[in-house]
Amino acid sequence: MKRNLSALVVSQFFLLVLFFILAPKASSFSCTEEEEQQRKIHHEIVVTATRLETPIQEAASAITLLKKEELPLTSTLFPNLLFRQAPGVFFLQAGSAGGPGSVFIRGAGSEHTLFMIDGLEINDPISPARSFNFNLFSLGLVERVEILRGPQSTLYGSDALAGVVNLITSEPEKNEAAASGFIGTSRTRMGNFYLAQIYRKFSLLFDFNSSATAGISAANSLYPGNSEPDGFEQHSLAFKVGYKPSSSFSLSWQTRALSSRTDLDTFGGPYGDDPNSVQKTRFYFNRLELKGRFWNQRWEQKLAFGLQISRRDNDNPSDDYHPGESEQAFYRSRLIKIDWQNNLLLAANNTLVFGVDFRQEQGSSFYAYFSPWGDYQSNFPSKESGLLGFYLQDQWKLWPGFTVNAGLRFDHHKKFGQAFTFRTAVNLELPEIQARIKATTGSGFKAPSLYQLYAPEDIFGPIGNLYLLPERNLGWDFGVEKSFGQHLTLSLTCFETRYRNLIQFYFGAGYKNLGRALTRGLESFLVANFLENFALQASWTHLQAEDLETRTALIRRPKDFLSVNLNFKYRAFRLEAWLNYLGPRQDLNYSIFPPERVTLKAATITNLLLNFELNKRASLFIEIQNLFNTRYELIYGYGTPGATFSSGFRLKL
Ligand SMILES: [Ca+2]
Ligand SMILES: [Ca+2]
Repeated sequence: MKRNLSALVVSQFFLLVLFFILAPKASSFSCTEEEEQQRKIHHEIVVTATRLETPIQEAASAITLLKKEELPLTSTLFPNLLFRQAPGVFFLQAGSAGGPGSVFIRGAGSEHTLFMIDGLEINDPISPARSFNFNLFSLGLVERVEILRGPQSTLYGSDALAGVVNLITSEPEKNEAAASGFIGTSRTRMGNFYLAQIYRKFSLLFDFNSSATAGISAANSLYPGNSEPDGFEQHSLAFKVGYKPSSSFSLSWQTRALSSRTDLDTFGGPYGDDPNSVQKTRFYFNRLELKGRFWNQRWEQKLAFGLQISRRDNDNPSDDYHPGESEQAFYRSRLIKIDWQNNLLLAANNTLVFGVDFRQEQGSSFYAYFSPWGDYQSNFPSKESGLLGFYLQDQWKLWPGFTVNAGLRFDHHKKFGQAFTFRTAVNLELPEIQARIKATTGSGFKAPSLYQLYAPEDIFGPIGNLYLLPERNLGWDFGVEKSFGQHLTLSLTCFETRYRNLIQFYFGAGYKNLGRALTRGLESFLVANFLENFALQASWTHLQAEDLETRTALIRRPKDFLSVNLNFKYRAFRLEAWLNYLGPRQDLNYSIFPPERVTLKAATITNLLLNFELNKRASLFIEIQNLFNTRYELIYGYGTPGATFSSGFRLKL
């Protein structure tokens, strides 16, 4: 911890020294209104980094913005396509579409990333570690995805230790209707209909999406006994109604319903196939938001209320491979979230954000296993838990191009008591040398999940532990971004995060706060467009993720991963080539006891997308994923799709 703090102090000191060296020059920063206008056009706005609308160039936090029109249509079914371009982010899925997915931001666990829809969390309260369920991944009404890296509990509370993925829905600006769809190999198909209507002070958004795939076998078909493909289907419906009686007030109500069906296998590795194991999920999400501006527009208030309900049912009857053996399970959860955010414009260059948020979660589950050699049952009766948080952040533009941001948060939980978190961020723009420097420090916490607290003991010993403390982390990052003329921009960010009190399960002893981990690394990003029709984007992440208890590398995280995107435009054609390299990763082979460490081979996966614009309203595309049919595993024993072909259209009606 000491070393971490000293690194933190050194980085901040370095930044301050640099600031003072450059300060005399900085006084000539002031730019004309025209330049300011240009800046606004060229700089995208993000909202997740500070809870305030901020040009991405001024955000000190490491953030990636993905816009709907830049995402391939196929990313609804294959979320790996969405995460492939964000430095520091590694995504993996067990088997085919809809299989259990994990997002590792800066090497942390999947449960350490908070997923949100318009700022309200959607992680699953009844999953053992409270991670996001990728069965429920949907881009309905979503216009932008913001991926924020680094500890963010000061802004978003529990679970935002490694970062945040915020799915942001559209704000309709004009009447429009659109349809899109694709078909592909493995009987993959998807159809989408979208409608936006504005009538006086009212607006309506509607989105319907239906997708399915016959998939691949979850248990890797390269091993004996795994021939049965595991399909996935998902249907989703989303509405958003807005009412804006004046320029100072607005009201919006959003509701989403989603259902999915996923085929599962018993385990990865040889003879893991199960021909009739099925998981069905239902998910409802409601979000009501009131927004108002007072005191001459200087005080903005936003009250958001969210309610989500999810139901998951597993059914695995006996079959030829598993005679007399069957499983049944259900998982139910409800999450209520209220967030009251206030933005107070203290001065033209100083905005204070303060607010209260509250979450109440409830869940229950049941699991039963029957076999000729004995039965097993585990019943998790309905439990609930509440978390109340107060947050405060000040954003102060000390100088044009020099912004300091500091925040504090206090949370209260009825079992473990209090958690304090903090965050500081500094962004310094140096337009004279076309560069900027940014640094953040922050802490995070994660409340123990319902299951970790309350799971009743079974025949093997205790599971839940009422005395668990929150998981904690402390991290910093430091980045430099430099442009060379109009055509080349490079960015380099180093980071380090230490995790303690990590909740781990010990067989026969239950959950305990004994884990410690260290993640550190380097994220780099490059954008080049030397030729008019040709653009190159590349990101490379170097990562060290270590379990400090066992002094071993955390499994399934590559030390190096690289993503290269070439984009070529010619008249109505656009060709995109993606190259993703993942370095060797360690994993555990659970098919033997005790599990043995194995190394998963490095892999390079190439994707191609050819888009053809028929006219202003219609376009067609052909996409090939894993062009060279590379064989690789992301999780030992589980399959990954080989070469996959899809073709589809986008139509503005
Ligand atoms: Ca299978
Ligand atoms: Ca079965």
